[in-house]
Amino acid sequence: MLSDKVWKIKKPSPSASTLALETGLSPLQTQLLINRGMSDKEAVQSFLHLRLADMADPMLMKGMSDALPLILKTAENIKRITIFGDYDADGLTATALLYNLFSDLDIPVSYYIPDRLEEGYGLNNKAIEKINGDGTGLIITVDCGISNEREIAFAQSLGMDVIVTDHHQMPDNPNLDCPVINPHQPGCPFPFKDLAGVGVAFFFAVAVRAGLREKGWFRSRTEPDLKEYLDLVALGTVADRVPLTGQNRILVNSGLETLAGTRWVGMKAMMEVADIGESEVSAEDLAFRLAPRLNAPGRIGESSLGIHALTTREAISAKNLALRINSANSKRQDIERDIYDSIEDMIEKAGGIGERRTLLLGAEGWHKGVLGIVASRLVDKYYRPSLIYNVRDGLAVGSGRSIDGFNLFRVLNQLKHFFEKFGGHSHAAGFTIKVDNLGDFERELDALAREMLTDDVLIPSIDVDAELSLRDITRETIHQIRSLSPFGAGNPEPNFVARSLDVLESRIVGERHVKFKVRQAGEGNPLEAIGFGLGDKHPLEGRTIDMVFTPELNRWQGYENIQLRVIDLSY
Ligand SMILES: [Mn+2]
Repeated sequence: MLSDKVWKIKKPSPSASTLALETGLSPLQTQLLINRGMSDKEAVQSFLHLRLADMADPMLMKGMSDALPLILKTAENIKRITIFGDYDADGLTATALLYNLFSDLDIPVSYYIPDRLEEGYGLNNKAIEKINGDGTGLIITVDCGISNEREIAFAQSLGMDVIVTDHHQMPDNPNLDCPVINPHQPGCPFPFKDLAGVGVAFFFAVAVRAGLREKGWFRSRTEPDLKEYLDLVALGTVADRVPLTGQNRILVNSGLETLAGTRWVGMKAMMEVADIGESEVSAEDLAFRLAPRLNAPGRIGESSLGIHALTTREAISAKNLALRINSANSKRQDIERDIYDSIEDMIEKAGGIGERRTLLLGAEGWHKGVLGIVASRLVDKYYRPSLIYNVRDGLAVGSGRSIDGFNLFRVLNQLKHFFEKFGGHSHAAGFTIKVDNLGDFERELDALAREMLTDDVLIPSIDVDAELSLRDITRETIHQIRSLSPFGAGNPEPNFVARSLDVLESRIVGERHVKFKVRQAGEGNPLEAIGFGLGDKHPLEGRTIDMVFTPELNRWQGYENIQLRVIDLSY
């Protein structure tokens, strides 16, 4: 069974061995580093030696020196600060970070997380009125605010100050009459632009503490240790899929260490329900176990659960909240599966996707909180830009996901005459369209896709770092590979290809996965391999295969085994 994906194997670099001599690393490591864009000793060293001391100076962020006096003013007038956040994992961790910090600092503080389904993203006037009613003197936005010019003016008209902290691209003509902290704003000298919302909030926190220290705030109070907040930063940063390079790499790496002994009881409880051991937490644990859970309650209309969990100081309520978050996640999965299954039915009844270059599908009663995830799953399966919508009162409201070579935002912008509303970026977008327009929109969308997506673009590919023999895989090489972690966006987990492998035993596990033993043809010790979601390649026993994989050490009942996690295989 041949693979339906193209394996794009990077060419071995002639300078890998020189760089290895210069740095004392192995040629395998330097090859991986070169694949990730590092070509000299200095770049390699700053990538590998992650020190908090190399964190950039928060005062380099434009707007910071204007923001700090507002904090002092609010604190001295004994007014309340309200953190206005967002319902996704980045927004929730950013909100919790500043809320927990101001609580530690003894400054009255509240938070406001808008309801994902009722209010949507960003500030709104109703929320601002509510916030104004509780004695708030200062609103600090996190992970949002940059496009809320009118709402901010409204808050100011009620007598409140506002500080915007955000990491989204700036709108065309920003005209905000308040301190703005966002590394993307023109003229901001901060050296690193790819922070998540929680990363911006963290640099803000560092500056706030320094500002208060200067004013003598800690003469009678304990100074908070900001390292204790780095696990929140790691979680939000990984969840938001910003590149794990530069400052993010430093923050996430330290945050993963903090997480092992986390101070936040809700974090600890969520790790327990997500089956994450405390000994060695990886960025993948955050991306695939914690972040989806933290995002789930907002999707199904329980936006408050996540923020409660991240801010509570009571172990019992933390435990309770973590369990409720876990069931929200299961519920989200059920809803998602139902919609996905009905889509598969629709596609099957239509006789497959045929010549279609895009998928546009919807129905009444599809829960709008999960449409984006469903669209992602369809992209994974069919490798076509997929737009999924719910129909209500003659309007279709939906979410789309795309593939390389088809900038969804630009395409929707080209077809904007069809929409009541739309927004997003190259790979993900949201839209609202009258049901009456759907037919014409679908025709034009597919016609555009026919022009843009040639047959070769429609074949998914896998980037492979190098070709290896299974004989070269030892505990030592695995440690060398892992030393480049944390892996994620911007620093993908290394993948390798090995060829002519004998499969010795194989079986299906858990319905969709395959487990087998494999060795380099005719020689060497067999190694364990597991392929998640590769059950349809079964049976493998007795075959000679090529495969793409990443090697890892699997800890189980006190033993540590080499395991090859199979990404794709072909025979
Ligand atoms: Mn964000």
